[in-house]
Amino acid sequence: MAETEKKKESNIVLALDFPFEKPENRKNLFSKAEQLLGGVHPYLCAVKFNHHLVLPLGTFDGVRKLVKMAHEEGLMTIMDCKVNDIGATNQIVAEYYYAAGFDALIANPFIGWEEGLKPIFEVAKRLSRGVILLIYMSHKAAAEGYGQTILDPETGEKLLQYVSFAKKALKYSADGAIVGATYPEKIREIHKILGEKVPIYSPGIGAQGGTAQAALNAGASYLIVGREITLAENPGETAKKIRDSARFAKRNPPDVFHDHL
Ligand code: O7M
Repeated sequence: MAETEKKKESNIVLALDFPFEKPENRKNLFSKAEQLLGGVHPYLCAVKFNHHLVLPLGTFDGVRKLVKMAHEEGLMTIMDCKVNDIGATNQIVAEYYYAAGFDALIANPFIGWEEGLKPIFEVAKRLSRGVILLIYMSHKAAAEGYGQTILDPETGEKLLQYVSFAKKALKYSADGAIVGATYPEKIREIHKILGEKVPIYSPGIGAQGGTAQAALNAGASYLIVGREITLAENPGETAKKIRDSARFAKRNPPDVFHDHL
């Protein structure tokens, strides 16, 4: 990802999300996505796909073509499937998404390592792909799960759930950590644990109230932006504006390119 960021001079990850379409009109979504990608790709380093497109278009019939298109434009692709099941199932999910061409997928560390995350990391390693972990989400109720105080089952130590997840992201050499832009103080705290070893990807800019400036100042490396771009009257112009503002935003600590992905 770091190389792509450097080459494309952008740290913007587009969340290629669209509003619900009646299933009989789902083919429109493909043209919408294709057209949007065609207009905004110069201002991105990656595209993140979610159920918004995988459900109506299918992984191998529709989404794979968009993944290929993103790759042809020199972009990385991330599948936001938030894998959250038993290891045997996770392994199959990972195999399919990597087979569709995705460079990385997103997993939920609540499932733990043995028979949880481990099989995903093993598939990723075998195929030289990435795994990005959720550390603190952007929505209002994030504290109910990610913000709980827990007793570490190994050490008996009392700590915050997201602190435990950040330490695990380091231990497992995750390729990225998701922390909501709506909680810059959490980005700062998590960045102190991760340093430059695991880059922070931050969603929640614009539509959810977060700002690029605050997320970058707190230590985020990449900004995940969806509706602010996908619903804009002029998506290309909007993406360029966000890319430019991110380029000139003060990053703390200053920009260091990452070795991951
Ligand atoms: O910019 P938006 O709000 O339109 O879209 C944000 C995207 O990021 C959307 O695809 C969400 O599913 C995703 N996201 C969050 O908004 N918050 C999170 O905490 C985590 C994610 C995410 O990308 O998880 C990997």
